[in-house]
Amino acid sequence: MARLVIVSNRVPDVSDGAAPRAGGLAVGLADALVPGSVWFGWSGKCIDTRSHEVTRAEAEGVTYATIDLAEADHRAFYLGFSNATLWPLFHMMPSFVTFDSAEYKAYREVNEQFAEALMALLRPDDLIWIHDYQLLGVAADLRRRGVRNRIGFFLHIPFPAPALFELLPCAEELLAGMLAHDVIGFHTPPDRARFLEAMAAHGYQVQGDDVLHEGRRIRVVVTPIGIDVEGFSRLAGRAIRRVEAKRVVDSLNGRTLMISADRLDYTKGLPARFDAYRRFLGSYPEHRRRISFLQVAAPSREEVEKYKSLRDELAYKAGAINGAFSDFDWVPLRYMTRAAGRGLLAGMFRISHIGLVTPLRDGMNLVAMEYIAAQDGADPGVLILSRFAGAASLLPEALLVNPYDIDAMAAAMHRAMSMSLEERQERHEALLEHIRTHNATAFSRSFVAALNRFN
Ligand code: GDG
Repeated sequence: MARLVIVSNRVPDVSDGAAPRAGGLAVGLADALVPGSVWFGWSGKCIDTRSHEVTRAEAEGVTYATIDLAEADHRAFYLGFSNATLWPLFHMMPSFVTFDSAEYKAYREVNEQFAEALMALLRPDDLIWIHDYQLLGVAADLRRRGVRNRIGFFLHIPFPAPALFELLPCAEELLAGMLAHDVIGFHTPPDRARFLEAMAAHGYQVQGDDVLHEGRRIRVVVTPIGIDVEGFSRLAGRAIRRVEAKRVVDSLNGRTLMISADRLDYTKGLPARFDAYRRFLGSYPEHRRRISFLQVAAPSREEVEKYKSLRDELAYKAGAINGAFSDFDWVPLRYMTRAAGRGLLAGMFRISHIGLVTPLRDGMNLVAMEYIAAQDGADPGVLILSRFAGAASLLPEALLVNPYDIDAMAAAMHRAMSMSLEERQERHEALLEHIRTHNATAFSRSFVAALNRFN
């Protein structure tokens, strides 16, 4: 079997000899990361000048190879073009986009730096699997260096509507670079369709789900990411026996808990969610004092300006909700701007009667899946999910909402508070079935199979 080389912007830190921390991509790739595989990317460290020096660490037979980034590149490539241009644009939020040609230049150069450092690691029959929007150009840079291996690419965020993609001055160069891959994967059929539409609009030949280019066939596949359902369910089961979870339950005094957990990111729709909660408390007074909403917001990309202003906006809205509705012995909103431990988070999902996942736009959204996996099937909670998360296409039995529609979100909260046990169980059973079918193993196996089948 060919060796798998994973390439992503960040690589799990195994420097202390520990297994990688369970999180999104590490879980999604667990099945593919058999001993002998390599995972290459940025160490998370910044240094003064650009360097191709690769540091290697090993955990459970997998080699984790990393490079450091120059401080200036981190600012321009990562905070700049990746996260202030591509991230908002691909999430179809053009008013958040800034474009700076110097930042784009740094993006191209860091992609080159990745390709150059990879050259020292690659063997002729390796399968290369590149991840996400930060590294759209690496495959083309590898091809220019003579690499003929099979190369796959998976986009974890949405692919935008072609009219928005066109806003990028470098649209053509990015698309042309993507044609250096053999297989390109998306979470959902609409993402693939938008990508193929953009390709066709640029004059490339699209045939079914493939792009034909210079005698080559590029397969465009839909392989949604998933989670380790049983693993997360066990984690939640163990966590509710822990003292921290018991303290949360005690603090509720019999009230219903509604939970959200996101990176503090403007795509996740927190301000509208807070507005909807406020509308819910105002329009459905029978639920006041009977509910507590816990928002866990893990800080993210704090150096990017839009993330700072989001934080201020949310602090203001949270204060306003608690100011308007709190009682001497009840606080309606608990708002935390720090990450919770993974185990405790799983436990809190389990004791929450409502899981509120309302991004304005999301590639997939793993929190929705984790919330389902954490439930007790005998008395499951209700998932309220944005129609604009990729997960909605897999999870139709959730209460699907338009995250821009404040009244509809408030009504969904009311409905979730009032839903019968029978309906909750029926919905949960169907949802559980979907996340078992589309789990982490299915994700990596189907993508690697597509890459292997390629000829
Ligand atoms: C990108 C795409 C796509 C959240 N808060 C805490 C915490 N989390 C964990 C969740 C979950 C992960 O972070 C977030 O994953 P998401 O999928 O929800 O979102 P992104 O980070 O934006 O991921 C997304 C994903 O890639 C995979 O392809 O689904 O659409 O945007 O696992 O549980 N974890 C801990 N404390 C927190 O406070 N420990």
